[in-house]
Amino acid sequence: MRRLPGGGRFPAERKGKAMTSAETAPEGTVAMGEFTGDELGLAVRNHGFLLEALSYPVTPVGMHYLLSHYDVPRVEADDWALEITGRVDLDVRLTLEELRARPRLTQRVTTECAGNGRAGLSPRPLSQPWNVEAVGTGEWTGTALGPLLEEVGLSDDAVEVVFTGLDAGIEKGIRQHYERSLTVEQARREEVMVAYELNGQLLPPQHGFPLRLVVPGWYGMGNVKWLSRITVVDEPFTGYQQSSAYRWRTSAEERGSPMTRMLPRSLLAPPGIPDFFTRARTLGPGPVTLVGRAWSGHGEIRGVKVSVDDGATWSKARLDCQQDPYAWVGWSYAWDAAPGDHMIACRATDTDGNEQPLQSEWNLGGYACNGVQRVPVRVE
Ligand SMILES: Nc1nc2c(c(=O)[nH]1)N[C@H]1C(S)=C(S)[C@@H](COP(=O)(O)O)O[C@H]1N2
Ligand SMILES: [Mo]
Repeated sequence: MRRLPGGGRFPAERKGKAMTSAETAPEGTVAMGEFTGDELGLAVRNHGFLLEALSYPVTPVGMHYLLSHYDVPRVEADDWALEITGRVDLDVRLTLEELRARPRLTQRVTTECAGNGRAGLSPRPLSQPWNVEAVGTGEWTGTALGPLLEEVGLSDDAVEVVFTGLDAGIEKGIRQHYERSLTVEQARREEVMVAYELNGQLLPPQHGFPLRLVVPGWYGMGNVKWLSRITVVDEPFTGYQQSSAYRWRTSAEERGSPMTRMLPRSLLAPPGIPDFFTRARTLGPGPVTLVGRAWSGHGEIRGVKVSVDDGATWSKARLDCQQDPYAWVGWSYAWDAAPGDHMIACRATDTDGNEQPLQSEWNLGGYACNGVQRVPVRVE
């Protein structure tokens, strides 16, 4: 469990506040509230999910968030095979057909990008500028990874399992395929799977066709898309996405700690109707049921609290029953909306004792920014 700062009212708004010239923003961050052209370029390629889709327990495919570091590779299933190699008794190549013939596993899993919430930091790390929408819940179908590893037989000196995607690019000058690893112990967990379907359809190209890894409970970076090779290795993997990216640190000198499981977060399904440009919400007065969903990779959601007065007071929301251990849980809260301006917020706690902080904790990569969401609403 990681203890997080909690309690009290929201701190004064910092968003968009420029730093003074004396406070120089660390390298790779920008001080101002304005967004760069490069951030805009990434934001239009990698879209967030639509908050109104919180009404669905399983996010419709085109409404799921999307994050791809490089180009989406074009893959023909007939030319593709999964190679399993390295510290194994038997090197294998499996076609999609062979993988589909294995025991099927379907799981409802909420996945969230580790950078979700990054755009609210000041100074802001230069990367994909997510607000809060880098999340979605998929019904993933495939086969469990553990039995596959069992079959090829891991050598006694096997330490980690490396997952390589077909996509390639350059990051901080380093040419690479997108690659991440798990320890043997993590890889053998029963919920870890390779998936070939999302919501009952073949994976769409942008979500990893024909095969991807799914590591339930973890931030999205572990779910390697366009999986082409699994390599069992006898020492910890030190590739870019493992030892440079996806680490929590506050300065470039720190080694930092790796991002793993998702911290709790709750999101409100936007009530009323939006303004086209600002997306500010307007709704009519009277009783309204506020609804949303909450999730954590550290266990079940224990509770969600709602505030309609900018954090001055909090009330318990009613939780739906959590049926899928790795999917978000719905909540609702009955509100009698009085005319005027209100700031609505919701705040989740998990069974491991983690509570969302009122404001995200600053870090160099802008990871795990799970500060409480605030939604201004005008009732008229
Ligand atoms: N091969 C490959 N896998 C990848 C990525 C990538 O760029 N290449 N991005 C990762 C990140 S950072 C996230 S958050 C999730 C996003 O998955 P989605 O686009 O299917 O929602 O995929 C992960 N798997
Ligand atoms: Mo991500």
